[in-house]
Amino acid sequence: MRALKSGFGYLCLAAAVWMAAAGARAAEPAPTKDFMKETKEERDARMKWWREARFGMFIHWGLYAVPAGEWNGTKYGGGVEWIMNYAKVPAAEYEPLLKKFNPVKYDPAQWVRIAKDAGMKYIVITSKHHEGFCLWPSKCTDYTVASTAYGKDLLKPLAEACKAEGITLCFYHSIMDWHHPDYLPKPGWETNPNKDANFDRYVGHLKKQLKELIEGYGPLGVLWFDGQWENTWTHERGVDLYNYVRGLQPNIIVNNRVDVGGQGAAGDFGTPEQTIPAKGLPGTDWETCMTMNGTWGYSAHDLDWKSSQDLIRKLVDIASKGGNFLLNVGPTGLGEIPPASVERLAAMGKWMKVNGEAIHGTAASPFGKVSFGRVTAKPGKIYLHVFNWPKDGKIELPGMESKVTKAYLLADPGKKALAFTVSQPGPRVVEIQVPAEAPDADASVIALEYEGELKVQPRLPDTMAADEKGVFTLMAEAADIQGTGSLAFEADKKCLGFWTSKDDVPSWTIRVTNPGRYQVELTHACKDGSAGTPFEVRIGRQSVKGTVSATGSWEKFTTGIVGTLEIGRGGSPRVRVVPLEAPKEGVMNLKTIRLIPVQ
Ligand code: FHN
Repeated sequence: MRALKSGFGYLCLAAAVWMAAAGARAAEPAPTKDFMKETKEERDARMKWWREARFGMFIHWGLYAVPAGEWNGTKYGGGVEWIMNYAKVPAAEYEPLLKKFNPVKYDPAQWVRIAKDAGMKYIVITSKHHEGFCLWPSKCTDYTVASTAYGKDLLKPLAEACKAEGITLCFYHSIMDWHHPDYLPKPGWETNPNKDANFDRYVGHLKKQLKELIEGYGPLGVLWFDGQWENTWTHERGVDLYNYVRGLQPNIIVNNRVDVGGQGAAGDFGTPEQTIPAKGLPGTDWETCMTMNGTWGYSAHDLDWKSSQDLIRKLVDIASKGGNFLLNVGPTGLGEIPPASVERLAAMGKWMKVNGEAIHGTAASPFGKVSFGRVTAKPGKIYLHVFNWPKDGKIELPGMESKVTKAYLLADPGKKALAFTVSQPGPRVVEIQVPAEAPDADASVIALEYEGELKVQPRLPDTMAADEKGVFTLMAEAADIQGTGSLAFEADKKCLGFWTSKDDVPSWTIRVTNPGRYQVELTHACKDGSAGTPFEVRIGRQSVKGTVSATGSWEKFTTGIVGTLEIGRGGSPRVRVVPLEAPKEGVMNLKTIRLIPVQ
């Protein structure tokens, strides 16, 4: 901000320094209580609107929308909101974007209508991303929209539009800040790092900005933290920030990226990114965040758009596992949501107009895998989302113990009853006669009304069988995951990652037809600085022990034998990978386990 340091800015900085010297904490309201100790009833009441919402809009918007993925003639892929990092742009060379940022086409009321018409119930917008630029005229820095060519508050009219349309406003706020003079660690590419940087002072600044946001634009639905992974952020700071924010607005919801993860971490829901956990995250509130193309911030050249059918089916898949879908748009530097995003959201809205009741307010399916698509549930009704419309006119739902009283297509305004039979005794299979043509090629929904409590025959775990050579291949995406909600399947690397807690345990159930000795082979990646975590692969009462080796990076996978063990006769034992100690950063990125019979 060197070129633009205003007198006011210095004044604010001086005040901040004074407060730091005088113990800034004294100026902040100490957390009135440990909000993590709330009762289940209190938590359920606080989470209720969010759980019922199921679908929200993520908005990544900042100075990065101006370069739009290109810097000095070089085009960058991936999340181009990182262009300052990709192109190694020091703050002094990035700040001139302020004078180019002039979103004269910004129409927040239109943005909110696009979200609402798509069936979205909340909006999470980046009040400040890693670049440090603030979308509101914060009093604690002049690195804000007030210093841009546009000059006006971007968040206030959005807050008003959300209120007018009944959409819940939420803010994404990055802990990591590549611009603020007190943030640490300094970006490696910064050529003029502030030698007097003081992270405690930065945290005081962070808290004061959050106070501005909550008191100036709230009450908010969610504070969506991010950028918590650098070594200056700790579990203690995460818990402190969680309590600070809840102290400002007790019923606010905070995501799990306020903390560094692990057992006892602060945060109200898990945040798998660009991926949908194979089995959801049982016992944890969670939300998948995802881009429509390959970038969060606007890129002029990323045209790799997901189809609207794919996005509709992802929404259904996530809801069927009890999660929320936070789907991203990256507005341009002029303030327009890209037409490709608007088209997809309109298609999703057309589908939601007919089928929204099968998403909003639903809970995870209690059924196992079904051949036709997915299932969502709410009291008195379950919804069969059919992706693959049957040629023989029959849809089968196995395991339904409760008495079905009616079946009908949501696409049928008259709700004409569909004929159905229930096979019994033995496994209860509801077989529904459906018309020859699917009402909706993307997903057709059949509502099944039932009497009393929803009772479902116990679902057998999805068991893995050996191949013709007797080898079991256990893939990351097929893993059951128990634990804190941090460990998740990373679609881009096709591995289990974000493994930051020893309490996170992936497992698979195998069906043994060939008992005997097996080699245990693991394919994993681990950055050098995080190697060394001891672990066990346990199958029933048998186990082999290993230590995670370094492979050079989180993307560089190697395969090796951990050891051999005996797998007993019959049954369906579970295969578990159990860390024996807390990892330095992450246990490993686990791609595959193979159990190879020893001849
Ligand atoms: O680094 C950010 C990225 O730019 C984007 O904001 C995503 C959205 O969840 N979060 C971080 C990457 O995990």
